[in-house]
Amino acid sequence: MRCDLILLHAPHVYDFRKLPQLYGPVSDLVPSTPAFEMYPMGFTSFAEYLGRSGYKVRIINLALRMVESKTFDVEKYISKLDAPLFGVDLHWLVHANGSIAFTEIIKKYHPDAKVVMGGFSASYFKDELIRLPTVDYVLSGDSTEEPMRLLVSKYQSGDVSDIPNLSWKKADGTVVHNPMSNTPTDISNVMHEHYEGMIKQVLRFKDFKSIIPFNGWLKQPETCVFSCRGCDQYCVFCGGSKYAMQKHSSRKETAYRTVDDIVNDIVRTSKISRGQIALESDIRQAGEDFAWELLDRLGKEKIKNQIMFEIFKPMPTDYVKKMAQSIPNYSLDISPNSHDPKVRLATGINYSNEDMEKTFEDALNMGVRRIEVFFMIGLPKQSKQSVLDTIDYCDELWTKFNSDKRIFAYIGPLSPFLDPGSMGYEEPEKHGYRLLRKTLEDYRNALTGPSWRYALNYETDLMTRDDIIDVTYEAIIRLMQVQVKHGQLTEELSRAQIQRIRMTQELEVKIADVMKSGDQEKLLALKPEMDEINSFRSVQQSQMDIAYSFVKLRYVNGLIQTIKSALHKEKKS
Ligand code: B12
Ligand code: SF4
Repeated sequence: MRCDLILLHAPHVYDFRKLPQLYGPVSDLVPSTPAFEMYPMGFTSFAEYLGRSGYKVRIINLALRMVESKTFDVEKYISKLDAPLFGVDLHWLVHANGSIAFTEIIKKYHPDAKVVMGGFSASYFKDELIRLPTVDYVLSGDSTEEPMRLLVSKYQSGDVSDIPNLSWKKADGTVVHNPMSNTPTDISNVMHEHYEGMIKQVLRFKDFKSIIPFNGWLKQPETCVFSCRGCDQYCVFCGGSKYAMQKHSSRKETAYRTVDDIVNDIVRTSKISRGQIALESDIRQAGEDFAWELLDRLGKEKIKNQIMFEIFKPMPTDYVKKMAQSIPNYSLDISPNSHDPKVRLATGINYSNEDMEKTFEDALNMGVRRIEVFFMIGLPKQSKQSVLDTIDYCDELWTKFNSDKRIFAYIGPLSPFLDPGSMGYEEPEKHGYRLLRKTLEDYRNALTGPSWRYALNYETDLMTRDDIIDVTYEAIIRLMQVQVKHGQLTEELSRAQIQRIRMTQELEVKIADVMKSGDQEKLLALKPEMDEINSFRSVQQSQMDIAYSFVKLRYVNGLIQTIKSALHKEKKS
């Protein structure tokens, strides 16, 4: 069926199924596999927003198809698609290789079709991207629904000079960057029915597979609800921080959704999913009154799903109480980054361990289902020893709370990249970073390296690239040992995982030797070993699954029922 716009999501590296690559723990803390097959939520927003104007928009998660099948023929699939305009996301920089390769394939089989790219990384690298022969347009910024609608309605006329946030090329090849005048602070006109939109797509194109967000989603059907666009925090490593948004996205102020919109979104989502709903960004950013009102309203809706609240700082006891009363099935997600407040402060976050622990104590006393605590490696002022001390702190934390099984701690490297646009990236010396890569082409190539060691784009004053890699493996091992001590993990699972990490470390040494010799054949010979290690699911990912495991069947059944009844209605009408 011909569409007005087809949105394609690529894997991190186009040839990932053929290339010899040892992935390492780069995607341990997100639901995707190392191919980063999850597409940006913005795709669903486009489908809904443009759908309202009568345009047919189709989302196709080709990355997932490639993850699922070694023989899935991407070129053949793309060659059969029918649309005058294709969108490819370069939201996360980790897709620099796969996304650009997709634009080449689109142009190969559809030379007359236009290609538009967008997302955070596309916005940052728009000048480099628009100069590629396979890219016709780049839409920059964190809110491009309306510019995309304008593009779809106008590009065939040839005059796109007044479309906000658009980069394009004149007939003589001159590059034009239109003003970034679309950075709405009122976002109440988007994301009203984006999940329902996914169901509509299934009906329209009789294609369920293409919209699945990531491998395993049917078993862990996490959904998320956004509370804002932009962020008020200044995390040094973040390309979505207030600093980065002001500098590169012209977003001066965070755009908050209204209480009504968030409540409606959660209620609607809870009707199609019994799974956990992650409420992204701390709702207190929009003000204490806003947060209290939101909790109040949610309480009246009697939501049964587990709601995961992301919090940017500890919470006062009365606020925890309110949260617990409103959403008895609540969980928390906090990222102190380091146990050491000095390191934490250097990343842009300022609170004490005592205050954080008080929040944990309150929440545990008030029935929290789960507290997830995220620590990072590769931070300013963080030494190897400091990383290992963070694990000792996790030990202390579990000891203090009697090994409470509701506390989950994770640690992972800032990888594969320090975000372009972040303070650390833009002013590396000031923040203790040394940047190793700068251009998009450089990233595109680096991603094909034989291990994440060769992609990493930074070092810090206190840790070389090798230090970051070595201490990451060591920290993950030590964390597992602490988890065993506190009954969070079985001895058996930990032993298997530690063995996997030791094998990874040995393989890293072999890869380094081969890289020195430059012998490609020898590198290829290591592929079976790499693939075997890559196929292990990490403990950290498995632990994240636990929250969803008990709801999976009910959810999938619910979704399938919804699709069936919608199909039935469609047939009748
Ligand atoms: C929620 C979130 C997530 C969710 C994902 C939700 C999802 N599927 O989109 C989770 C937690 C899973 C996640 C994971 C990751 N994230 Co994240 N995430 C965010 C966060 C906090 C909010 C994003 C948001 O709310 N978007 C709102 C939705 C509706 O809009 P959107 O998807 O961005 O789409 C709009 C625009 O971006 C643009 N757009 C997007 N795609 C396209 C495509 C085209 C063709 C066009 C024209 C436009 C366009 O238009 C859309 C509509 O307006 C931001 C931080 C921030 N301050 O924004 C980080 C952020 C985007 N993530 C980031 C990173 C690095 C990651 C990870 C790579 C982390 C890691 N190393 O594992 C993974 C990758 C996941 C994957 N693909 O597998 C960085 C991106 C930096 C960069 N330039 O690469 C950010 C900026 C901050 C951070 N450091 O965490 N993330
Ligand atoms: S990492 Fe920090 S700055 Fe970035 S989105 Fe999260 S809270 Fe905001």
